[in-house]
Amino acid sequence: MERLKAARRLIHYSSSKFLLGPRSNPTSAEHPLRLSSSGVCYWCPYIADKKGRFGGTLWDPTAGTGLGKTIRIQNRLFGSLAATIQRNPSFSTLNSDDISYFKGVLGEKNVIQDEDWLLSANTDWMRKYNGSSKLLLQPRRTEEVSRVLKYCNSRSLAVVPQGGNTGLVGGSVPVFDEVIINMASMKNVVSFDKVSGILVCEAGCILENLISFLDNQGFVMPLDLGAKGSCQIGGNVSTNAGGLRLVRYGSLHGNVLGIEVVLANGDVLDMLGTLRKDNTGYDLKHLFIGSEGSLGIITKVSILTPPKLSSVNLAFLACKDYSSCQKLLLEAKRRLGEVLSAFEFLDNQSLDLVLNHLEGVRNPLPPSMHNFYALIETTGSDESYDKEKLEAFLLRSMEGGLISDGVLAQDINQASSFWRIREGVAEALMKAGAVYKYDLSLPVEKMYNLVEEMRIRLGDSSKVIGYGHLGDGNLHLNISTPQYDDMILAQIEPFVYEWTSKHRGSISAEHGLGLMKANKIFYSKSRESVQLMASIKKLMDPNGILNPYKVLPHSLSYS
Ligand code: FAD
Ligand code: 2HG
Ligand code: ZN
Repeated sequence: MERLKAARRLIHYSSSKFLLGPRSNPTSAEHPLRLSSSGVCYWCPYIADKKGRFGGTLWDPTAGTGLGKTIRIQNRLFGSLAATIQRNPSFSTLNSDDISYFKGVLGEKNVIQDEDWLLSANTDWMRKYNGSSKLLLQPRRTEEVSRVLKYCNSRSLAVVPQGGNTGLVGGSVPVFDEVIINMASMKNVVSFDKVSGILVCEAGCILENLISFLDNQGFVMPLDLGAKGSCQIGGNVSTNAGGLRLVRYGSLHGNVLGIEVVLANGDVLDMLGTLRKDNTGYDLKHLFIGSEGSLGIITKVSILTPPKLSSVNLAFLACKDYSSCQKLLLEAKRRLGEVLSAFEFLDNQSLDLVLNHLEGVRNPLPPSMHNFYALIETTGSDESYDKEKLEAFLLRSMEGGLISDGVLAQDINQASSFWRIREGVAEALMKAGAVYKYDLSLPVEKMYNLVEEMRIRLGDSSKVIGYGHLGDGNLHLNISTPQYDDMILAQIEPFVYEWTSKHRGSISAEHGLGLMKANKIFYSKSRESVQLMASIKKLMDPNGILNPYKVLPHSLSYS
C-alpha cells in the first residue's frame, strides 16, 4: 500500500515537465569571513578576532615568519598531536624593495597589504588553515604574472596561487608568509566558438559566471559543484575538481583542451590549444591539471563544452539500505544510459544535518525513516522520450524495492531545492561545529562499510556522515564534533587512510592533497611514483617557491 502511494506521488510530481537552466545558487560557497563585533564569524562556528584567536586557541599570526620558525598545522591545532612544519630556511622575507617592485609591475592598488583583506585571504573556507602572509598580489594579465614570478624566483620568495579559496585541503592559503597571488582580476572570457563549443577564458573566471555565460550561448559547463559561486576555473583545473556532473562529462583531464601557464621562473608556456586530437609528444597540460599550484600558475584555460540539451529531470529518492543505493546506481547506468547526468547520494544523518542547520531547506518526502537518499538527474534532447524512460525506470525500481519513496521535480524551483539539500551538506557541517573531512575513492560495494566502521570506532562522541558522488565511486566521509579533539583524531587517522589503502582506494578523490594530505600521499601512490613527482617538481621549480609544503611529502619537498 505504502509503495503504491509512493509510486502515485512520483507520477503526480512528474506530471508537468520542466526545463532546467543553470541552477540558482543558494549555496554560494562564498566565505565572506565577516566577523561580527562579538568576534563570531557569520559563516563559521568558530570564534575569531583580528589577533587570530580561533576556536579559543591563540594563534599568533606573526609566528613563523622568521627564519627557521615552525608552525603547527592548523587542522590539528586543536590538539596535542599537532604536527609541525619548518619554514623553509632558503626562502627570503619580504622587504620594502620587493613591495616597490610589485607596485611598479601591478600598480599600487593591486598590491594589497590591508590587514582585513589579508586575514581573509590567509584563512581557508573551513577556517582550519591560517597563514600569515603580509602581501597579496592581484595580477591582471599573464605578463604581470610572469614578471611577478620571475622576480619571486630570483629573490626566493615563496608564493601561493589562490583562486576562489574554496579548497578543502588547506592548499589555497599560505602556511607561513608566502606571497598570495590571487587570480580574481583575470576574469575575462577570451573567446567562445559556437560551432565547436570551445571556450577560452582567463583563470580567474568564477565558475558560476561561466555557467551563465554558456547558458546564454546554448551550451553547458561540463563541471558543476557546490562552490560554483566562488571557485574559479583556474582553481578547478588546478585541483582537477570533480563535482556533480563527472559521471556524465568525465574529468577535466578530458574536457580541458589547453592551458596557458606561467612557470616558477616566469616563462609562459602557451599550450592553449583548441584541438581535440593532438598527439605531438608529451601532453604537458596534464601535468598542471590537478597539480594544485605546485608546478605553475594557470592563467588561461580552453575547455570543450557540450551543447545544452532541452530536457532535464531530477528525482529525489529514498532507499532503505546502502545495498539498494548500489543496485539503483547499476540499474540507472544500465537503463538511463546516455541521459544519466548525475547520481549523488547521502545518508539520513547527512540529511538531518542539512535540515537542522540550513534555513529554508525542507525534506521533499513525507517524514518517514529512510536510511539513504539518492539524487538522479537526466539530461537529454527529447522531452517525452526522456521522461518516459525515467518514469519507467523509477516505477520499475520502486516495484523491485530499490526505491522506497521519491519525488520528481516539476519545475526549476523544486529542482533547485533538491540540489540545495545535496550541495548544502558541506555548509551544514561547518555550521554544526568542528569537522574532520575525508574525500575518498573506493569500490562502490565497500564504500559505506567504512562509514559504519567509523561509527563503531567513534561511538557517541561524534556524528559520522557519508555522502558523495556515488556514480563516480567517491565517498565524502565527514566526522562532525562539537570541537576539535585529539583523542577523536587519533581514532580516525591513520585508520581511515589505512582502510582506504587496503581497499586500493584513493585518499583524495577530487579535493587534492594540499597541506592536509601532503604527507599521506604514500597511502595511494608508490614510492617510485612520488619520487618521480618530486623530480618533476625539482626540474620545474628548482627553488621550490610555488605553493611550498603542499602536495608532496615534506621529506622530499625541500631536500
Ligand atoms: P582555491 O581554493 O583558491 O585553490 C585550490 C588549489 O588550487 C590551491 O592549491 C591553489 O594554490 C591552486 N590554484 C588556484 N588557482 C590557481 C591557478 N590559477 N593556477 C595554479 N594554481 C591555482 N571540489 C570538487 O572537486 N568537487 C565538488 O563537488 C566540490 N564541492 C565543493 C563544495 C563546497 C561548498 C566547497 C566549499 C568546496 C567544494 N569543492 C569541491 C572544493 C573546491 O571548491 C574545489 O577544489 C575548487 O576547484 C577550488 O577552486 P578555487 O578557485 O576555490 O581554488
Ligand atoms: C561535495 O561534493 C564537496 O559536496 C564537499 O566535494 C565534500 O564536504 C565535503 O566533504
Ligand atoms: Zn564532492
